Amino acid sequence: SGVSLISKFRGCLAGALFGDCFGAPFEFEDENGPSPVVLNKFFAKLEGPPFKTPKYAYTDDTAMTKCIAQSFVDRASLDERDIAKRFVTDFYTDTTERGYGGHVTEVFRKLRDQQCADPMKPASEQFNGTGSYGNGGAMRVSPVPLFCFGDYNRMIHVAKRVTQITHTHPLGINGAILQCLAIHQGLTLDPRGEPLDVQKFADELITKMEAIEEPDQIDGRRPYNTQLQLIKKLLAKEGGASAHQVQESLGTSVDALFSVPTAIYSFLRAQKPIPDIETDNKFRRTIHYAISLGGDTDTIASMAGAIAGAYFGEEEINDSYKMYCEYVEEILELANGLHKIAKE
Ligand code: F2R
Ligand code: MG
Ligand code: MG
Repeated sequence: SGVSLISKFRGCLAGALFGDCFGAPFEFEDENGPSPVVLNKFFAKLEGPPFKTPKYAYTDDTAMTKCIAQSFVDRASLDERDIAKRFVTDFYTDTTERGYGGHVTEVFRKLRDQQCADPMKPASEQFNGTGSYGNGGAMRVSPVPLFCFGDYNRMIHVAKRVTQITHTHPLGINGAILQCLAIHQGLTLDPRGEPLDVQKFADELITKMEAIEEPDQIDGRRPYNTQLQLIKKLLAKEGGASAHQVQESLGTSVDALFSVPTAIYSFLRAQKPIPDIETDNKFRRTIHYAISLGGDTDTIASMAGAIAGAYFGEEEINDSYKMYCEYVEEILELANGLHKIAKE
């Protein structure tokens, strides 16, 4: 039989945490991404004999993920005000610098001033009322497909509402929904049978997003549909697409449109060996590849790690990673809590 659902839940949240912690040291460090030598050494060390080191810190990606997961576990329902309060409390009380987005802190300030009475209002005022299209909604959406497992329509609704606490631009919202759908597909597929059909995985996302993404009023195009079609083309390239092609087309920025599809592509590309990545482990290959692309490495690796963890389950993740990141036990406990309330 396949991987258990509890293993997939734990793999998903642990995958998001490890992608964040291991990607963070490289975020916007080098225009082309870290060198293959540096990254292979980085992961080989983590997987080699135990060594003493300060734990890798998580960033805003995990800070916000844990607020959402804890709210679901404590309240067993969607409570936007409670989630907003947790975001604000965490932001103002955490003494570690978590590297939040450039403008989202303005939302926290306004939420604090109005005591989260109207939790969606400050986000709607961002960028002259257009809302943020950053990837801050997508990077923290992983608890949603776990909490809403078994209820597809509710999952879409919850992903949208949780995102709108900080991001109201359609590209920000739809990026979070797409990431949620990719995790959900990972949760429902069995990694132990036939190799993953990566074109089919992308096709299913295209079909689902067609029901969600409105065409642009001027040119009639659907931006995420365009990116998903591009993923299919890049995957079909003989010998694999180059890093440069991926960086230039899918992107590696903090925009949801130019990072969520890149995370999905990283997961799909990592189903087969990748030149310069010295491992047979597909979870490691996923986050290693995501980081190798450079740019928003913590977030792209975190989103890719959440999808890979949801698909493969906890058992594909090297156990030694647990020694080197903060908040591992806690995130696994949150995954257990979400599993208890999930409807199978
Ligand atoms: N902030 C970081 N890392 C430092 C990034 C520096 C980099 N050189 C750069 O900004 O390009 N990491 C964390 O932030 C990302 C998540 O951000 P989030 O939560 O979406 O924040 P925010 O402030 O809402 O949006 C981020 C930036 O996107 C641009 N932007 C968004 N909507 C816009 C709009 N409607 N019009 C114009 N610009 C918009 C702004 O530059 C925002 O500052 C993750 O990477 C996380 O790890
Ligand atoms: Mg971050
Ligand atoms: Mg980031």
